Amino acid sequence: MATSHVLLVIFSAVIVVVPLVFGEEFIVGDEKGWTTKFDYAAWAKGKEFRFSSIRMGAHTVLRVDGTGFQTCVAPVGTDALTTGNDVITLATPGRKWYICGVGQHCETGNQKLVITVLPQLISPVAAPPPPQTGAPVSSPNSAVGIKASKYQIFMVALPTFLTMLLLV
Ligand SMILES: [Cu+2]
Repeated sequence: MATSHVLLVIFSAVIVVVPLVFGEEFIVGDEKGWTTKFDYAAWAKGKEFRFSSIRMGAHTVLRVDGTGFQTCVAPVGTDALTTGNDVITLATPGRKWYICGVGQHCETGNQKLVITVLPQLISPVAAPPPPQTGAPVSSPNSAVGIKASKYQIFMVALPTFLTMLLLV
């Protein structure tokens, strides 16, 4: 019947759209968490960070640029995430660098993470990864955040709209 067909369309749309909107939450370091003497490069390898968030464990988290990542030094005034259970939403594509701000954990414990956030699946331009060295890191940008949420609303609204067209 037509009704069951429509329900199937809605159901399929939800299955496709929900992961796009909410993404996946990665627990950094998995069961080891955010700690020293862990290979975060190996952990990040092969993971697709797209519309995702990452959950950091104990210690602190400082968002830095490529230079800060290499030198384990965060610019003065960098806000540390200190709750021990911080979730970072990866709203914009590109390279993201995080280091631990406790003691010498970054320098001697190699407690640092670099990931590449992939662009959105449906994008008019396939954005190349930004240059790594020397380039200023895009700081948390509210305009970009708003753009992302509008996109997400659109992704929810689109299948609803298409379904309504089918119903008419
Ligand atoms: Cu630490």
